[in-house]
Amino acid sequence: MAERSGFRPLPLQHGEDFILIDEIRDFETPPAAFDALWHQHPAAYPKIRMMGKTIPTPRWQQAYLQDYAFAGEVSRAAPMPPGLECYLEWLRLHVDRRLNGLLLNWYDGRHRHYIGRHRDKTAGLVAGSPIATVSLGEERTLRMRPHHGKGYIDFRLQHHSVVVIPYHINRDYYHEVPPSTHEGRRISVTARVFETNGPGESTARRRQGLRFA
Ligand SMILES: O=C(O)CCC(=O)C(=O)O
Repeated sequence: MAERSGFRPLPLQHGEDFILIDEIRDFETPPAAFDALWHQHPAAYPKIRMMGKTIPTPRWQQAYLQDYAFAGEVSRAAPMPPGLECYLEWLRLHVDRRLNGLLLNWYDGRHRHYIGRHRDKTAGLVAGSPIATVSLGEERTLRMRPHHGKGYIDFRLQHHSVVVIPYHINRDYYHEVPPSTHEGRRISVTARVFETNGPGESTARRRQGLRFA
């Protein structure tokens, strides 16, 4: 974590478990910039594999800069559109300079979009690296549930909130963004540290036949 960060630890269920939260104050996302990003969402819902079935995701999703393997499918990376650099740069400066791939999720409250409970796949990610997300638009809930255990803890994510899920917390907890009763729009911009091609490429990724630009 970069030294000048203003991240606050938010405790989970066990004394030593935290996620970290901060807020971007260095710049704004004006409504026109949010709209421009909103209109970058793919026309179709990507397909994922769940319990042996191929189903559309209940939100729009797109990877940028690095392919991302998720729920049995691969989101093929698109070139990063204008308007995303500022978030990646902020995260690189305040969280981890190695962050090199983005995944956007677009949640439209009118369609009750959500992401179900999951732990991020770590094949292709640098071991020990954080997962950092900027929230834009409507306030939504991030729900964390222990992988082994009961109950959950909710955190409110506002416009420009930044959440960091450390690597071991992603191993030990599920996370999800449940459906909302509000009709607003939210975009999450998640950055991860991907291994790049070469000696560091993980066996798991080679096994999956994934290639990264
Ligand atoms: O939208 C969010 O804040 C969470 C996104 C997420 O969990 C994911 O992309 O794996």
